[in-house]
Amino acid sequence: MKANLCLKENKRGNDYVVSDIHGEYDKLMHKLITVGFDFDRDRLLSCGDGCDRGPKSREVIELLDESWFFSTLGNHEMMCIDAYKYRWASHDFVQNGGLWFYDLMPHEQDRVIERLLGLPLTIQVEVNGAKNLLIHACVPGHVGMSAYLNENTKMQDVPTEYISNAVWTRIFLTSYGKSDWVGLTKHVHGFNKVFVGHTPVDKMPVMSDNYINMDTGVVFHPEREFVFYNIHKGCFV
Ligand SMILES: [Mn+2]
Repeated sequence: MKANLCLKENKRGNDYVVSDIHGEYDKLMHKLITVGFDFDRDRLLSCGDGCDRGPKSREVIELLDESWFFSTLGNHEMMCIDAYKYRWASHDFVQNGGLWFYDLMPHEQDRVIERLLGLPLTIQVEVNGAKNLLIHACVPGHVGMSAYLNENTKMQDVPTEYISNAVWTRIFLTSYGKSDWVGLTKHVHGFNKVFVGHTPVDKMPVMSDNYINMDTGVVFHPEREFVFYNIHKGCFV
């Protein structure tokens, strides 16, 4: 399994970024219609955490079969895989919104896991000559990160510690009781933009260095809609 999905440039349509869909399938579909998403030409790239907490986790996972939808591995997908493999991991998974998985028939669980095991750690895409990176939480800085971002890197060659950091470490932190945030980001060289999710911060995505945190906490706020970033046009929609 490849650790990095390097997508060819989309010359026919737009690439949009979203994150932390968390089972909010209906809100996602609504947003796609609102932005006039062209299912034949556009692509939707997610920074992970498609499942758990929201009402339609399985439906979101099934989008991975669509030609226009791509996602990186999030910590929630990782928890789901671990819970499937190891009984001890199911408690944490259920505590974090994974109960939906146990409503599925065994063969349906197998299908979900099959899809999740195919998720890359990063998605890399060039748009108008600039390289962009999607990763769930952060690019781990303390190990030679560039060594693992190569197109040919295999998932099994990436150290467990690196994967764990990439999907769990919080570099965007909300300060207590306020809607503002504290950035612990460090500029990632070689990329125009680095898209992450994982930490809900505010109703609009926040930027720090060349990071954009796309997690706007939609699953925690019934009134909130998803915000996409249109990489081709360089703006939020
Ligand atoms: Mn997460």
